[in-house]
Amino acid sequence: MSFDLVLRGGTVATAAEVFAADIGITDGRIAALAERIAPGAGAREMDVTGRLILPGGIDAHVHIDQAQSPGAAAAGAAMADGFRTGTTSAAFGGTTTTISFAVQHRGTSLRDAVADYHRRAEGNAVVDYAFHLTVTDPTQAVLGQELPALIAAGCRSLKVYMTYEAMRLGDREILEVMAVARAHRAVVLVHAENHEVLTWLAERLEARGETRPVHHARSRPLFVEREATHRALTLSEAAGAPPTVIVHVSGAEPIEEIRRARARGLTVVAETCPQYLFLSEGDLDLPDMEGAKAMCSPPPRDAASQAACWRGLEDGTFDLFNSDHAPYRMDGEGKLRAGPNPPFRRVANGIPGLATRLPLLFSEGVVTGRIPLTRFVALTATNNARLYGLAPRKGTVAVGADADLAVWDPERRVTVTNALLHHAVDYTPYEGMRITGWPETVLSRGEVVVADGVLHARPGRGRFLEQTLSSAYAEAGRWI
Ligand code: DUC
Ligand code: ZN
Ligand code: ZN
Ligand code: ZN
Repeated sequence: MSFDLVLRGGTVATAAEVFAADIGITDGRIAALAERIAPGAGAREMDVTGRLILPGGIDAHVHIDQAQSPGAAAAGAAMADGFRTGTTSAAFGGTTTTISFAVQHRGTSLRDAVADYHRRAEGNAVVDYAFHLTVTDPTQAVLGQELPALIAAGCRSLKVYMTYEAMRLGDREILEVMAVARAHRAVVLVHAENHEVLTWLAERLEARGETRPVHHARSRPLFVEREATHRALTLSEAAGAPPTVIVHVSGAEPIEEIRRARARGLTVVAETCPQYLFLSEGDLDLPDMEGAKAMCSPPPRDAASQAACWRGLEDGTFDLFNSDHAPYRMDGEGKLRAGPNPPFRRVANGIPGLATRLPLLFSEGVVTGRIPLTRFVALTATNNARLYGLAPRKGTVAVGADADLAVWDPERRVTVTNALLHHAVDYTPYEGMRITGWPETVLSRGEVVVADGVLHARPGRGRFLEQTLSSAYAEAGRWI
């Protein structure tokens, strides 16, 4: 047998096991996984002795080239990353699939929004991508025609917001979207924060002149998230229990709500993000506008919340570890669009994280012994693939799967600097962190896209991925 490429001498990790194997790749797919592939069997050979071969990461929570909705508090702030730099940054961090949001603006059609995001990605994406549908205006046309057609066309995950003035849905609207998801077997993602409470708190802080970045965190305490998580899961229960993802969970109280809902029999998927492990409210409490670099929603919290998120990763409460990459520069185009010293409500929310997601969790989770390598793979790739209908093609190392692989040097010591990340954002909140382990070569469909710090891929080679039926529907019981 002959292959286009053979990776020789590596240690393969999947969500289930870790084993030594050579990998034969043909036509972009894994054609053989064997203890030993005969010398000379590959048109090209790569010696990966001493390296881990991981499925390329799937980042299922990224905002790329997303316009602020008209009327948003941070209107006009532009995302720095389009699909070209966004997916390039993904590849440099070992991620080979992104799922970003196709966002409807109120008063416009969701179908047109999706067509627009397809145009933004085509010709630019370096790795493969899918879209979640963000529903902000669930009209009868959207609920009755557009959503069913878009779900059938491979966008099988719908996002709803409970806050942000320009995007949020009321409970009744969320019920309607969830019912469509249930009927057409789509997954629902919820941004869960209580809008009335956080707005009331923000106004009171503002009235006292407390408008710095740290006051953003103080306007959104954990109970804001706890209440909305409980409400989102109650709405899911009422709507026939479509599989429901609570995204960016930041601490113990919403985790408790998720456990309670699972005990009632709901299919609840829980996601956390690097910022809830590695940042805290103190990072928002810095001189000048430095704190804006760590401003996201929900905000980073305290040591107890970080510990709760780590425990949730360790004990299996969390299924997904995604970045919530939301790339705003620290300049007049991005975070400081409203002026050099804007009140926190005028600062765009979000931090970059596509390239740092895997290396941070590998170093502080796997190298430290907190989580096994198999769980790292599940959290960063396999579970996203299964939940969002990209398996078995994506998210694992197996014969027949796409050869999307991160060749990982588990011992490389790296000091995180913004230049390593290849996004278009002018900072990283993790600047200066010393970590262990780094993806040295990254393959997408058998093609080397990144090697030793150099991009080899042509923008536009990335392809749109149609999601198939979620494992959460295809398999009985708890989906994982
Ligand atoms: N919060 C969101 O809800 N989305 C993007 C970034 C952020 O901080
Ligand atoms: Zn968002
Ligand atoms: Zn969100
Ligand atoms: Zn987000």
